[in-house]
Order: sequence, then structure tokens, then C-alpha cells
Amino acid sequence: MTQAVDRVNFALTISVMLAMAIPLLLFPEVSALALQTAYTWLATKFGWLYILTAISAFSAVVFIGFGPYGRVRLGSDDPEFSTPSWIAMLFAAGIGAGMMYWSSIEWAFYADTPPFGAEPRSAEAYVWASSFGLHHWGLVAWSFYCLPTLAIAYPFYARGVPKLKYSISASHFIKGGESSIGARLMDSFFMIALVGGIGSSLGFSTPLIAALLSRLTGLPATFGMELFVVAVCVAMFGTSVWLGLTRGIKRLSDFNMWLGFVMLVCVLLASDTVFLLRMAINSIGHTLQNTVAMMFWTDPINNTGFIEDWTIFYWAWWLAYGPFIGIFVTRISKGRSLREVVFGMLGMGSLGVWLFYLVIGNHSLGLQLSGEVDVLGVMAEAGGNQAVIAGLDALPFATLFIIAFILLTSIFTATTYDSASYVLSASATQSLKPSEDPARWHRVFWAIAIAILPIGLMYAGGLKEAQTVVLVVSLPLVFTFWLSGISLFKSLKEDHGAPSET
Ligand code: NM2
Repeated sequence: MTQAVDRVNFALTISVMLAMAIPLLLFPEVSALALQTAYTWLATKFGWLYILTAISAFSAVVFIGFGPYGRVRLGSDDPEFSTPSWIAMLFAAGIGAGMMYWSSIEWAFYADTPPFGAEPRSAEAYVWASSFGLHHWGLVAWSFYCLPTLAIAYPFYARGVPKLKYSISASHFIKGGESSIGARLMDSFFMIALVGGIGSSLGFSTPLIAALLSRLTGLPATFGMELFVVAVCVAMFGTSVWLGLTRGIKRLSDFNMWLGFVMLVCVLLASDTVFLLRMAINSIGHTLQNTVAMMFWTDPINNTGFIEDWTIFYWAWWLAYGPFIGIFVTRISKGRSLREVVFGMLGMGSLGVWLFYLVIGNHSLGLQLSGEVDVLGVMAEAGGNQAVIAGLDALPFATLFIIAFILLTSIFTATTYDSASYVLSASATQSLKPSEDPARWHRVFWAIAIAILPIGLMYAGGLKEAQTVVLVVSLPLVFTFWLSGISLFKSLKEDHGAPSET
């Protein structure tokens, strides 16, 4: 392979990454405080913009999925991957170990500080607690992935732009090709946001894996053990990056999809099955019924902070991953129609995450309600990771569930890293045709480089820092997100006429 490295994008991203990681390692307390201050400022001043962006993205994607543009195909070739593998890959790339953590205990955070004025720990609070997680990981959330995917895939396949880069999605605004200042800024913003978003995922998953390992082996969960976990995950995804897209990511994704499915069925059977089924139906209904309310809620009167702490954080996190997933899903979606992409992502993506939330999350919620385990008490005293473990420990054959949980979390981490290093290397390569991949050394280089920031985040504190960094790095992407969405509609209109004419 002879793909030349795009030195400017490469150097810019590495420099910003080091500029964030080094202060975290050298001055952990001061940097954590600075991040927190920046988070609060951004969330209160720009929160509304994230909410407006979510509403617009969801409307745009639903319009494409159901409207006349849905028939447009991404090139004339047949799809490269079978539909189940395609879904497994887009899911495993876009969803990482973060989901394993949050699906288990997101409800617990909401039960104590519920939205919409509900009384803490009331019946109403528990119902919201179960539904809000579904919203933060559901149809509206997936639109943050889907719109950039359509906006990148359309020019790449239908207009034959030979660059797998984020900036190709804003061709109506950014003139002068990929080396123009606008394109450089857009590609680097996205690469930096991705490094931050990935940092968050590893910031959540590594301490969780370390805590689970410590429960299994009896060894204490120290920073050293966390470093060991990072090293194992890096080795795993380094190998899979080396093996390449089909032999590496595809196999791991397929395996994880099956393992996840089997584990969920076992939890469903081993837990209070009837309660889980009733709760699942109820939560889905409540979420669908209240999607508009949750999507538009800015809490301007009571200012309880729920939106700033949760919805804005989540939308920023999805946004930071958006162009990355867009590039990755573009790479695997040759020959599919825009409608298939919308249904695959919004429909199957949400369904996949919801299964985890409905089974693992509601299992833990059920333990709290029945009084079998005081999950909220464990969380307040020992933190979220121990609360996750308390839920698993209440199952028969708990050790088996813990081993499955460790495997799933590590493989999700590996596949996310794997696809992220693929995309970072593609973005730092000068030119790439639909059948080409970035150079192998280059992919492995990014696989190792993106582990640096999360190590800094874990060193500086962990959970809160991992949450805050995402918002800070994603702000420029709100603007580029709009540019690429508008560009997509302009291109579709130019090539296929106004929606009423097609
Ligand atoms: N999103 C989907 O760790 C993860 O699950 C990565 C997180 C953006 C909230 C994705």
C-alpha cells in the first residue's frame, strides 16, 4: 500500500491529544477542575443548541427514511457484507463498553434525581428512570450517527468523491478540496472529538473491567490493574487492526453479537422473568409516548440540572462519535439504499441497545424494588462499578455472568478502538478509493495512540472527567454537523430533484 500520510491532519490531532493528556497526567486536580468549569459553562450556554440539533437531525433522518430519497442507492454495486454482519459491525463500532456500564445502572442515577419533577424513588421516578436511558440511547440518539453517515456515504458512493473524510460531507460550504483551511479544520475537529469520545468510553470501561476482574480474582482494583486492562485491550485491537477489516473487526463483532444475545437470554431466564417482560413492555410504551417531551425538554423553569448533567452530555458524546461512525459505516455500506441505512441504524441500532437496557438495567432495578439488593445504597457507598457487580452477583452462577460481562466489555472496547483507529488513519491519509484501506502501520499507530488520553483521564479521577471531556471537544462539531446535513439535502435535490418531483 502506498497511501501517503496527510501530515497536517496527523500532526494537528496528535498535538491536541497530547495537549489534553499531559496536563491531566502532570496536574490531575487542576485539570479536572478546569474541565468541570468548562463543562458547566458550555452546558448552560449551549445546551439548547445540542437539543435543537437532536430535534433537527431526527426529523431529517426520518424524512429520508420514509420519504422519496429513501430509494436512492449508495452506488450500483452489490453490498459487500451480509445484512446480519453489516448490522453487527455498525452496532459494534458505534456502541462500546460504555453501554455495558450505563445499561446496568443509568436507571439508578435517575431514580434519585428524576426528571420532570417526579419525587425521588417514587413509582413515577422508576418509570422515568427506565425510559430516559432508552431515550438517551434510542431513535433520536442514533440520528446523531445516521445523518453524518448519509452525508458522507452519499458523496463517496453516489458522487464518486475518492476521499473517505468527514470534510467531503460539507462540499456545498467548503470549497477548494481537502487541503483548504475549512476542510482541514473540519477534519481535525472531528479527529480531536473522536479521540475525546473514545477517551470517555475507555474511561468508563477500564475501571469497570478492573473492578470485575478484582471481584473474580480477589486482587485489588488498582491503577496498575487498570493499566493492565488497557494493555490487554490495546493488544487485542492492535491484532485485529493488523488482521484488517474483514478478518479482524467482523469476526469480533459477530462473536460479540452472539455472546451478548446469549447472555441477555440467560439473564432474562435467571432473573424475575415476568417482571422483566412487564417492565420492558411498559418502558418501551412510556418511551415512545414521551419521546417528543423528552426530545424538546430544556427545563427552562425549574432548571434542575438534569438536562445539563445528562441529555447534553449524551448528545455531545453521540455527536463526538457521529462523523467517525459516519466514515466507518460508509466504508461497509456500499450498495445499500439510504432507507436501509436509516432503518439499520435507527431501528436495529436502538433495538440492540434497548435489549441491554431492558434486560440488564431492569434486572438491577427489580432487585432494588423487591428489596433483594440495595443497589442505590451500594452505588452511594461504593460507586457505580460496584453497583453493576451487585446486580450480577444476585444472579445464579454469578461467576459465569461476570466472565461473560468481562468478555463483552473488553471486546466492545476492542471493536470500538479498532474501527476508530481505522477511521483516524483514513482521515490522516491523503487519498483513498472505495476498495482501499489505510496503511497497516498507520492503523496500528492510531490504535496505540488513542489509549493515551484515557490513561490521563483515569489518572485524574475517572467518571466525571470522562464525561466532561466529551462536551468540551464536541462543540465545534455541532456546527459542522449542520453544514453536512444541509449539504446532503442540497446534493440530493441537485441530483434527484426536490422531494415532490422524485
Ligand atoms: N455513545 C453511543 O462506549 C460506548 O458505548 C461508545 C457511546 C456515543 C453514547 C458509544
